[in-house]
Amino acid sequence: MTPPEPCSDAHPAWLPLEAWRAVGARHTVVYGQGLLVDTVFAEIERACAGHGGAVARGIGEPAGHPAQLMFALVKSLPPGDDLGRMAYAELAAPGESLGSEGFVVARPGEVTVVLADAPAGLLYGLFEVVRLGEAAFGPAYPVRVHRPALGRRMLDHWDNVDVHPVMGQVERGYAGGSIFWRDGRPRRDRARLRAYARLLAACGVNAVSVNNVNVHATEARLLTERLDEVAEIADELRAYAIRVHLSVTFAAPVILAGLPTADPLDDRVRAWWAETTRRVYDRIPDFGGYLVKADSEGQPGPFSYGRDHADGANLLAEALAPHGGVVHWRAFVYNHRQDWRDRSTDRARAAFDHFAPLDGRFLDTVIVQVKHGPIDFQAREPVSPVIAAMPGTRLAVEFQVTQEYTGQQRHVCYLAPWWSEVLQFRPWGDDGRSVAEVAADLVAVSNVGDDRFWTGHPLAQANLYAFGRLAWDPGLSPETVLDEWIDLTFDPASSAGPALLRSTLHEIMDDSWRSYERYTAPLGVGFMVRPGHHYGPDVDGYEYTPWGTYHFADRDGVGVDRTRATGTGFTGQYPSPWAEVYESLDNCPDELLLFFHHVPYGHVLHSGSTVIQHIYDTHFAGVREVEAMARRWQRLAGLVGDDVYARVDELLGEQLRCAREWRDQVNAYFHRKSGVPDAHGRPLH
Ligand code: GCW
Repeated sequence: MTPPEPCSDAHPAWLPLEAWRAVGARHTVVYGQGLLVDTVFAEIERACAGHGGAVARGIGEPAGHPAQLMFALVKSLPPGDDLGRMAYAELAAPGESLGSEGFVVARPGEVTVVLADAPAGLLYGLFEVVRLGEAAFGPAYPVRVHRPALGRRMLDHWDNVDVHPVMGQVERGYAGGSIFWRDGRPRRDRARLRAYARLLAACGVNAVSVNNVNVHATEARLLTERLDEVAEIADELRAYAIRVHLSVTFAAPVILAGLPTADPLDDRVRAWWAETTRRVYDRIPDFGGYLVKADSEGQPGPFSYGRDHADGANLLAEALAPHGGVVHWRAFVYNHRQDWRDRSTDRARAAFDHFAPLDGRFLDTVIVQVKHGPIDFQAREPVSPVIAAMPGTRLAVEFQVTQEYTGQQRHVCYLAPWWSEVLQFRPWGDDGRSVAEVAADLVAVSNVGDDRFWTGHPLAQANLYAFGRLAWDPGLSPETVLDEWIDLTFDPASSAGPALLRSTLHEIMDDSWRSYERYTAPLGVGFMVRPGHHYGPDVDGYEYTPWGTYHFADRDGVGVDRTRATGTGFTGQYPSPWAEVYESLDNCPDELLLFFHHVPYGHVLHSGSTVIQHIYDTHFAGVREVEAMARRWQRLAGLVGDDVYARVDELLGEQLRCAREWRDQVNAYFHRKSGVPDAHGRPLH
């Protein structure tokens, strides 16, 4: 089995042929059987065709040469293979299992050896060697053990089958159409799906949910009469160790089978889910499971029957459990029909209020999927208190790679520093576990579409890559991940200015999330985006709406009082020490001040600046930083592909226009509200 060539019209992203030079120029031998070992072999064969090496299967030397690189399943090591045994014996605890995805890389002598217990480990080992490049073949080095920190590293697509009249083909998609469906029909672009699968495997992603969590009429049928379309996607992704999951509607028994109810405690409903799920597994034996958005933003759920989220989630978990599947049940539940006059309802509280009391009631094949912040993927939010509130429940933490609130893939906004902060955050203080240690799964909303660059903005590819890498190893620094991505994508070694290429990309991207934060909503207050499409500034856009996202600016001050003392009490959802830190005006971190407190414009931050002067200063600074990005990018003309250069150059123009608009609207707004002039006399309009 040779995987089809990646489609010719899609950008190779982090797997161009050049990235395979070190592997493809070697003589390699591969031991082991099975689909994923076939994939490893086929990948190396393709690399060798491009770079002059050779690869052999099983026993024997490649084309009469001694092997320089060896991949082996431990159980397939031939009895006389000393190198493999040597490497294996060097393991910290020989005989210790590497698990279903782990692997070791070693170079005991002149041969680089990759060993794994299970085929997926060999696949991930291959991509590790690709990342290492020539460094994999230098002086001898001892065994390095790799195992993923998180078991499931999953991308959720918000793709629709039909073009939705408001949300389009991909809800919150900024990279063209869907790679799966177009205008109500499956695209069946096998080459594109294979190319996607190998990109995902190369950064460690092992699960994909294919359709939008808002499940509309046509999409509901993917579970039953359109199941073949899901199976066809699964067939392409399987060769790269990626399992397919499906978003389903809780009302499926009513909509699809005409049952009078979808009550989770009704026997007919349970029987229907059991039978329907059995059919899914008949067709897709390695199906991953269901993803459900219930009783949220108009989606149906157990509340209609007087049941709770545990009843709902357990219904589906019971149907999936006999087949090894799981249900991801989203905790993104809040009242989206709030009266803005009602100051006591706090959207930030909602997920905790709904879910924390249910801890202990979910079956262990339920994974409660929690957005990383309490509101909704803003450029700055505290970590969701739900993550610390459910010790008896398996949790998935959800990120948003698609840049709904972070520039919509028209702005450069490298999100790894933000995710890294979240993953390292310790909800119980310095001695407690981190978010990465609490979570069972890490999930993200995908930023991929049928755009030639996959992600619209070529530099947004780095976010997709970084998500996978951080899910595999949350301890990686964002700069290291960016270096990996640069090396693979741009092949600096062969560029005329490798140092300039690398340093310029770091200068543009490392701090781009903080720049974005500077020119948009200040000090963690969030939103201030144009309602509906969520692009560009509109300070009061959501202020008098039912959505629960307010900043409460008046002539004296701004921010949301979420304290226990005088506000909504949200700070009380955190364990110590954060409950006290956030409650205290003195100790609350500056960047979250307006998330937790309503303060006068003259309030002095830890930085020494007043809130109002901070707003002015950061907005001027943010725009200057974008101007610098645009200038720096010009240095890369001729150092990156012309197509990449032109696309990024054009988008930087839009980013600059939009950043100026943000600066001027936010500054003018607060100047008019507060009447406080800028200390430096700059124009505030
Ligand atoms: O951020 C909001 C988006 C909705 C999305 C929702 C969710 C899929 O604006 O488009 O719906 O979150 O996460 O369910």
